[in-house]
Formats: sequence, structure tokens, C-alpha cells
Amino acid sequence: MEFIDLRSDTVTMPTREMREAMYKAEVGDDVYGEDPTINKLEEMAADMMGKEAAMFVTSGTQGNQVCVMTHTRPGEEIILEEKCHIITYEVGGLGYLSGVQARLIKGKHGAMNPEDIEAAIREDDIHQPSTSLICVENTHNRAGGTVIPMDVLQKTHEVAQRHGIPVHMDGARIFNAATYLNVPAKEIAKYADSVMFCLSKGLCAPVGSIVAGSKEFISRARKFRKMMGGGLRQAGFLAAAGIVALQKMTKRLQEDHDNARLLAEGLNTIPGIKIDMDTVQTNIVICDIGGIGIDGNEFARRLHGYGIKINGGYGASVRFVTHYGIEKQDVEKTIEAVELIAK
Ligand code: TLP
Repeated sequence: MEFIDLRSDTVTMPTREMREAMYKAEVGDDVYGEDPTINKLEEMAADMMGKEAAMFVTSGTQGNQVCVMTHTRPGEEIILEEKCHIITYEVGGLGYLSGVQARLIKGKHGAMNPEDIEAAIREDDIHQPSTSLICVENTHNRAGGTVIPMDVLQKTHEVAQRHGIPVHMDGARIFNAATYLNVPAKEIAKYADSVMFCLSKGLCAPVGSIVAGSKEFISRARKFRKMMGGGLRQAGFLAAAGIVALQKMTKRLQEDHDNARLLAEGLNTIPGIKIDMDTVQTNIVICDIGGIGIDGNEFARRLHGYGIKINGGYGASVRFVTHYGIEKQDVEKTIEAVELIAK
């Protein structure tokens, strides 16, 4: 049985063009800086983010954690949105790897209010930790793939600058945000000192993410990446797919957004299912299935029986993610299956 897999955009497979590019890739030892394909990918990525330099990392998690390590020292405090990926899904790495503590702020659709951020910045007081980083997530995964409004991002950056604190953007899906806002990704990244984005989600590369920032930041980050075991050798095979991801796959994301909207509109008409349609902006749909009287795990189990995969998740809240390979008819089939389950 061929499943319709809506668990995540991480399940995407490399395209034929990626496989060919990987086969033919020129490679070298990247720890010596001698892999031409990695070097090309890093230059392209830096340019697309409007930053001086960029570095390939094995995963989004490694990228975020290396950035936190590079920006902070143990004992400091960093500000994050309460449901962000770094807090929810990175295995407590902040405390374990960087020795920092987290100050969490409740966001609206994943975006923290800049005034709340400013109020959370610590004073120069002998008792208090220093605030050394502000992290934003764009698009915001658990809020439903929501995009931080540009004016909020700009104000966040102004607050950070006023206090001399850097901003890190977890832009795992920054190209989805750029597609939604219809701006180049660098217009979003300019409000952050460092940005991480993933090649391996909607962009379909098999492995890898990018961290971008100033030359000085990236050269310090390279050392932390090495410490974390992320110094790769002939990584150009992976970078070759990443180059295709940047050149081609960044341009087709609207299709995934259209499918997500279609899915959300269909699901939202089913009695017992509730979706905050304001959050349906990119390729993620979060819905509350509380009204149909089963929990997310049971819902996922029943969908599985119709050939559809989703993650069970949190109580009555379930997530659907559209991506390359999910077509309109898959969306229609999913809506029909949910209608049968909800009956
Ligand atoms: N998100 C994954 C899971 O980890 C939850 C998913 O299926 O959505 N930042 C954000 C905003 C992410 O959504 C993810 C992955 C990451 C970072 C981490 O990327 P990887 O999986 O490459 O470590």
C-alpha cells in the first residue's frame, strides 16, 4: 500500500536531479575546507540569506544548538517563545550543551511581542543572569507554520540592538515564510544575526541544514560544529543535493501552501473538527479533533487504516504537513477519510 504521508515535510525524498547531482559531485575533505561542492553551497546559502558566511550542518537541531553555543556562555539566559522547537524538540540541549537557562515568553501565533521581549531582558544586577540571546522561530512549527509579521520581526530586532543582544532565527522553514510574504529570504534574515534553515524539509534534500551569519560568527561556529562531531569529510555529496534544493525547490513551495489551505478548508467543514484558519499560512495544518470524541493517537491509528500517516501528537491536537509528492487528490482522499472517521 502506498501511503499518503502527512507526518512531516522531513519525509520528502531527494529528486532525480538531486540524485544525479550527488552522483556527479566533485568532493574533497571539508574539514580542510577543500570540498568544492560544500564551498559552493555555503557561498550560495550565505548570498541567499544576505550574510557574509554560511556553514553546512547535519541537521536543524545541530544548527540551532551550535548557534546557541556560539552566541552564549554557560550561566547566561536566553529568551525564546514557549512552544518553539529549541525548547520542545531538542532534547534539552540548551542546558546540557550550552549551560544556559531559558526565559520563555508566550507568543501569538508563535510570534513573541517585542514589548514582552524587552520586559524579559535582565537588568545589570549581581543576582541575575545576563540575557545573551533572543531566539525566534519562522515559520513557527507548533503554532501551525505561521509566519512572524515583518513589523514584529523588525521591532524585535530593534529591541535586541538597543540592548546589544543578538537574535538567532530558527528559520527551518524560512523559504516557506518568504513564499508566504512574497519576499526574498534575505529580507527576513536581515532581522537576525544568525539564521538556521533546513535543506532537508520542504526543499527535499536528503540531509542537512545551513547556519548563516557574519564571517566572525561562522568561523567560531565551525569550531563548535567540530566539537559536536559535525566536521564532515566528503560532504559535497550532500551539498550537491542542497544546491538543487536552493536553486529549484525554493520556488515551488506555494503548491504545498495551496494544498494545506485546501486541506484545512475541507477539514474545517467536518463536524467535531476545529481549525484556526488564521494560522493556515504555509504548509502546516493544526487541528483540534476534540469534538469527534477520540484522541490524536487513536485518530492517527484510524487514518492509518485508510492509508494516511500523521503523527498522533498532543491530546486532541493533530498536525498535517503538505510537501513535495503530496498532490491535490491526496488532500481530497484525506478529507474523505476524516469525514468517515468523524461520522
Ligand atoms: N521539526 C520536525 C520535528 O523535529 C518536530 C518536524 O517534523 O517538524 N526547527 C524547526 C522549526 C523544526 O520544525 C525542526 C524539525 C527543526 C528545527 C530541527 O530540524 P532537524 O529535524 O533537521 O534536526
